[in-house]
Amino acid sequence: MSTPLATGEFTRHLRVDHVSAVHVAARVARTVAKAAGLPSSLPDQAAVVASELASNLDKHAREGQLYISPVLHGTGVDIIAADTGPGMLDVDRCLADGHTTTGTLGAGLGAIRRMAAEFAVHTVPGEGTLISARVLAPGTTRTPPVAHVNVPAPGEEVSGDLAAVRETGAGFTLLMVDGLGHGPDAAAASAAVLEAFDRDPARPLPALFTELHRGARQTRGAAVAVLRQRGTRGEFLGIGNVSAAVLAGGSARQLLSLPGVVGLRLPPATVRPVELPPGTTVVLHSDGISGDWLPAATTSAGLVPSLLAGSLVHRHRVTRDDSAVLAVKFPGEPA
Ligand SMILES: [Mn+2]
Repeated sequence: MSTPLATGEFTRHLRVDHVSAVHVAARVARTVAKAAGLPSSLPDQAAVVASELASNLDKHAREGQLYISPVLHGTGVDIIAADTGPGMLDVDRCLADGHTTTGTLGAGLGAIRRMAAEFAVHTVPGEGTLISARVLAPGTTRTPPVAHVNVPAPGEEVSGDLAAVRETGAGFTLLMVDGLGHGPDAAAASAAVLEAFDRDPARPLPALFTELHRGARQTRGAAVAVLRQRGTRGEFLGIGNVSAAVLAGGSARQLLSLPGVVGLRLPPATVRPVELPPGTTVVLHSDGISGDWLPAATTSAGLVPSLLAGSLVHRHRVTRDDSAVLAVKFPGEPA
């Protein structure tokens, strides 16, 4: 039986509804950054970024939340702040040092932007703001842009969902697993799938799923989706209740999974070819994210992966289950 992943692999989710959350945010960010392997003063930088974001939420936002996750591809920590309003009327002015509304908002965001290796803001006045800041270890590769959020179900220490990205030859292979149910047994099922996946993530998808199925047999089973990219071509195979979508050219296309449970009932593998023009974003998510974001996904299509993942988990999370999102943007702009 595989060991479930440590708690440090998952997203720590904090509600910022009191000034005391600022200190909690700093402590959690430092812990996640250390567990992720960030060296020297970088865990302290992550703590400063998290406390500035929490402080902004406490002062200016409604229903402010922070999502603090280890980076999936490389060494680092992602800190995403999300709220439901009021939104920044002028992002550039808020980012300029010295701009203040009720004290430290402008100076705080300017400082965060300088400390973060990557920084992005999306704001809709009246609706809310998403901010993502990534603190990265030196030398960490940034291509392709990958973001993930994986929030355990309420009351659980571990998530039964799991995401991974592996370089496979001239491209990447993306994995999303949802161990049935939630809690430690679900996490054990996901970990067994990942272990089988990592024996050779580059093998042809039907053979890969046979291996995943074998690896998960002693567990309660899992829903699994795999997308493999090579240049502008991809292929997809999903079994069970996991969702996948391709965002390109301002539109979103859903990739359908087959009924079944990896480890219990494996249907005949039908691999679906997928076009991935340069600049395409691929999203895989567990059923802890409601599918109702897709019809309105044209507004999501332009978001960088960190903001897209944050937006899905913040606005479309199903709170009774583990909720995981993996978003990857393949480089290059459409011709
Ligand atoms: Mn689930």
